Amino acid sequence: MAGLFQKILIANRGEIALRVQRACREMGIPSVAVHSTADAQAMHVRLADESVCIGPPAARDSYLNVAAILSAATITGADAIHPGYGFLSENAEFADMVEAHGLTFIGPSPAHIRMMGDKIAAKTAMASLGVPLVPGSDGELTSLEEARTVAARVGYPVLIKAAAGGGGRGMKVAFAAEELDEAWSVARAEARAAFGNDAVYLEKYLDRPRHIELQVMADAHGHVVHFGERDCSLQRRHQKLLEEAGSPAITRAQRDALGATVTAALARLGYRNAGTLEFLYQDGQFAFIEMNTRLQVEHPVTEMVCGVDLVREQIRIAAGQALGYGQPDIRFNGHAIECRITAEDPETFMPTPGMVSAFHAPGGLGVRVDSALYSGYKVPPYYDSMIAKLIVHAPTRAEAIARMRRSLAEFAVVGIKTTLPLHQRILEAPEFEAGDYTIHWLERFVGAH
Ligand code: MV4
Repeated sequence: MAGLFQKILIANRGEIALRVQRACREMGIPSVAVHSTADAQAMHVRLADESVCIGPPAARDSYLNVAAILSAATITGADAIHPGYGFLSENAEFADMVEAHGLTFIGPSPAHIRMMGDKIAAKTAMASLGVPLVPGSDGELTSLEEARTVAARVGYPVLIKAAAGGGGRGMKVAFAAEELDEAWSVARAEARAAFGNDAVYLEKYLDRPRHIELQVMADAHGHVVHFGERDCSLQRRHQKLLEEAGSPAITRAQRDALGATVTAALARLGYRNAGTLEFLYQDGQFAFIEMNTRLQVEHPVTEMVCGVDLVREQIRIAAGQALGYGQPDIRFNGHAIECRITAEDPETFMPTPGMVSAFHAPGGLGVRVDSALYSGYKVPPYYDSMIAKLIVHAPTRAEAIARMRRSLAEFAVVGIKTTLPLHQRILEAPEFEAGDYTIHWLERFVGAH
């Protein structure tokens, strides 16, 4: 395709490396796979146009090894790098170095990655642009006394959160004034130890929210659109197990209203490329908590409902192309559900790496499997345990549930334990079928079993 890249290096592994490789191939852009010594036989390497070994198994020595990745890009003649998710995808210093080497980082500007990495800066920016927040401190808390004053104003329980945290790391709850001193000290000490930054802020604790996120895409010419929401409330210990698009809890009018607020805000910020705004939703109200400046694991449910290739859009935008369509052109068709299948014991959640002696993926109308698994593949113990994403799409939520049930029944992974049986149980639960769940439902469901 004219005016795009000569060659794209994909700085990731597993299903997402394959996902990006597929977009490159359809766009006629050669791509380079990188891999650790543990991944020499991985599917993303076997299907690659070209591949480079970037180090030993430990991620810090390979998939997080900036010098090795930049060298691989240089020696193969790549002019752009797609980071996927995880690893270096939200590392502003990496994005800076990619650009300093004269390459294009396929993602937002380093400044926007940095801004959203600081949860206080992200909230301050969004608040100033009219995006609703959870009631709480106006930015960083400067003293325990200030924490007391704000907590008294918003009402207990409250959360003390680390500015450098996110994704559930660095949070302490105080149910009453007597607990605030402890929450303040522990949150700050943990934030200092974990992130080298003890800045904290305070929010009223919402006790039964849903986690609803909005997918956005912005080009370099000031156009911003959204691709609707995903409901990611089904999680255990901050690991999502199942996501849906759209959310069973919100209406079309709510989506349109939230989307209008968010796209206007991001246009004002000058944001570029893909992004996801995370909200807590409770009692009919959205409250922004964090923004992710990367492609997300669960992006396929959005792709199925909107009929868009989000990775292709990321690549086009990074090459300077305009979106070429507006919000009214984006249609929301039917319903999509994703199950994240992991190599874990479905009861204890202990990782189960090892040899997959046989692998059979489901198929048929409205079924998509994003996976780098194959029969005879040995799941290595060094990385994330997700081995497949099973995504289904159907005209209605009820039909999507029926399609997911039959697809889970067809799915065969032999040789290692997986979470397939747990997904089958979730799909049979009346609360799931009714769409009646909060972020706490799954933990009770797996605990009660
Ligand atoms: C909250 C909250 C309740 N009230 N903030 C956890 C991960 C991080 N992204 C934000 N998190 C939460 N923030 C307020 N003011 C509850 C959570 C939370 C959560 C949020 C989304 C998805 C799963 C979660 C599981 C536990 C707690």
